[in-house]
Amino acid sequence: MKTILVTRSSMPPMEEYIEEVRPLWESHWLTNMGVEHRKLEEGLREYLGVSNAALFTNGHSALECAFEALGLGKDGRDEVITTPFTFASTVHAIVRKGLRPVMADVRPSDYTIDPVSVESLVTERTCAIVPVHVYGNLCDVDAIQDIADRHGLKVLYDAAHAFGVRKNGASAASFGDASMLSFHATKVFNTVEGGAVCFRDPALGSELARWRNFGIEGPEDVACSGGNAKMDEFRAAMGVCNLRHVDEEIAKRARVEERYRERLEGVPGLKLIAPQPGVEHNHAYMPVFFLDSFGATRDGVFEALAEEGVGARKYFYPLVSDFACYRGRLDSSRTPVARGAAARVLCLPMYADLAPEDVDRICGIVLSCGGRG
Ligand code: T4K
Repeated sequence: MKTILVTRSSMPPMEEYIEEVRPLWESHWLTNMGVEHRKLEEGLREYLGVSNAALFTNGHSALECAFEALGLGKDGRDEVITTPFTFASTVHAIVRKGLRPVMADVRPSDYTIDPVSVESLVTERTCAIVPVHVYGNLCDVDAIQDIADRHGLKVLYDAAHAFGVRKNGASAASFGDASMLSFHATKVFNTVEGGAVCFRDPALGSELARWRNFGIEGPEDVACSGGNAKMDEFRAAMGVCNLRHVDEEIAKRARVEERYRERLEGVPGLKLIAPQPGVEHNHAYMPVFFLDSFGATRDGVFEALAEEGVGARKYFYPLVSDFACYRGRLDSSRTPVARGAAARVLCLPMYADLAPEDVDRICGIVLSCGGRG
């Protein structure tokens, strides 16, 4: 039985990577913002079409440093509005920075944060909104910016899923005050582990640089109690190589999604998220929602796939607000759309080299669960 996992890391040809890292054996400069680090930062700015970008050791650290660099909580306002339909990282970062997460619901159309819900949760203690471009689907960035402007709030996007996504030509990483990208091995673009913050105000650059490097200002000067969130040269080199191939990777993913849609779209009881108008997608995930009318539950399909060696994943179940560490502190009863999505979603395998016949096999298993094989 052939095992197919939910994703498979993209890697450049081995020789290309070896050539990229070969000079490191001469320079012995392995980390602390070296040649590869600068090359990747520059390459990303160009690829993403943003003026400012800073690399980090992973997306989570990038998010935490962005909270610090934006000075959130400093003026006594400590509430941050986000959604529970996300990876644990989003809410953990808020909590770990001494801020209070407030859970808004998501929209049924694409499961991104619902601006109406956000607006209803703004209080005089709110300092920021942290929307998530879940599965690479863009939030309603205009409505969110409008709320932020009217109430004097910062907007920090969790764009972990949205590398390469564009709306009418504008990069997903260009919205709000700042956007965090994840370059984890499982992402459309990876540096093994890694991440970045893209930001609007260039002044944020020096703040981010301090927070990622122990607060160091100069050889004898430390300005703040920063941590260590620097990306090393080997990971940056992986990024430099992967960036050369990322357009091709996204194009291949588009073909995989097309195949899934040909097989699953319009099947009674299955819901696929409709493509957003004007958005160039990155095809990061293949979420399918199982409605009651399908004839099998999400968990039933999950088990059937697992029995056939197919590792689908329930991104994102349970809701972050239902995790043991937040039970009793965060309330999921006020986010019914998110709760429904978490109960019904299954992300099917998605990666550039997933063969069409494997997509057909996966779809065959799914459909047979609903008696439609
Ligand atoms: N915000 C959001 C919305 C996020 O989704 C994430 C990360 C973050 C913030 C934080 O960004 P980072 O700090 O991670 O940069 C994975 C990833 O670990 C995590 O990065 C990601 N979100 C989350 C959605 O998924 P798991 O526990 O599902 O990963 P794992 O190890 O089960 O891997 C899934 C599949 O990927 C495997 O079955 C096979 C494949 N794989 C995995 C690894 C580790 C590979 O092909 N190569 C690999 O090296 O969390």
